Amino acid sequence: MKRYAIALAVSTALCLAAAPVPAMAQEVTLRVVSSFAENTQYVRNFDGFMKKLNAEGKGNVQLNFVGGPKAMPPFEVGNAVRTGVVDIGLTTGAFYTNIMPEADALKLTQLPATELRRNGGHDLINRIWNEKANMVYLARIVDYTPFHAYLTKPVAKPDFTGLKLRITPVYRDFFQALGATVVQTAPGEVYTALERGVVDGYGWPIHGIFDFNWHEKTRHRVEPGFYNAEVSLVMNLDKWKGLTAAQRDFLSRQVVAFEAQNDFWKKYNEDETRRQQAAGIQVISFDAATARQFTDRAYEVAWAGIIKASPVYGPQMRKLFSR
Ligand code: 173
Repeated sequence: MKRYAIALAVSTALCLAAAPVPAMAQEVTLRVVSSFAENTQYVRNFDGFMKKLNAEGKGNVQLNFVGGPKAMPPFEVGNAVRTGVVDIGLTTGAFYTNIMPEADALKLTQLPATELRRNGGHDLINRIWNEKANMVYLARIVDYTPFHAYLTKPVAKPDFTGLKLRITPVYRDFFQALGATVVQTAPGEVYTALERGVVDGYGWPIHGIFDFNWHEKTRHRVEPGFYNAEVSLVMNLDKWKGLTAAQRDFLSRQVVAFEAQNDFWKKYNEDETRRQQAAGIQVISFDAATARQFTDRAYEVAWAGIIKASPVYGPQMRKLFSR
């Protein structure tokens, strides 16, 4: 009997040693794809975030960066997150308007993401993203950043008649309202389009053009800028629901901390503006009243488009996103 009891105790101990520790069994690895290339500042910042998260999330949550536009075409990332082909997307709303028109409204926020968390804007975004895109809106990772029109030919006034400009949904209605002909391309196709003279310019944020070498083909930047460039982390809703409460809590804290670092862009944008000047890119500016009309027009046409496509959520977004 005694020998049997010892044998049982030993074999039980062995079984326990062999069995996985419960916390380890729960570790989940989330696959991330980016609509932007690995050498962009978006992915460089994300990389720092991922390293910190992976260090602090051992046995709990880990991120695995699958790749950028070479791994998946940038305009397909939203759908891949919606369907769960990947777990998390580093992308922008303009790249998944094929899922819902509301996605493009994130460029119209005049309050920083941290304030939208306080005024209900973030909750509204999540309600819409859950319902229409099967996504959780985790965090905004680019803020405080205007878009601009970059040109190879000068204009004397805010009139783009006769120009063919590269766009995404961000700029479509506005550039067309200013008389431009537009052609949509992924960022990866802009250089060749400029080189071949297929386009006379493009829309893009104040930062980032050097990452693509577009400065080589760019002569002018139109001032003022308009809207607020948005890049965010979005997650498949089912995957989110499948996490434990502790994992959701951990991930939420991590992304909120990441979002709280968006002041980064203020200095980065100043540096990039100086770098454009040093590269010989000339600023085209208007008198104060014309400049004001230019930005007012940008918001007017964009909100008109959003509200037409989304008559219920559009006005709610406008109320919470505007100053
Ligand atoms: O111009 C674009 O490709 C675009 O829509 C965008 C949006 C956010 C950040 C950078 C680019």
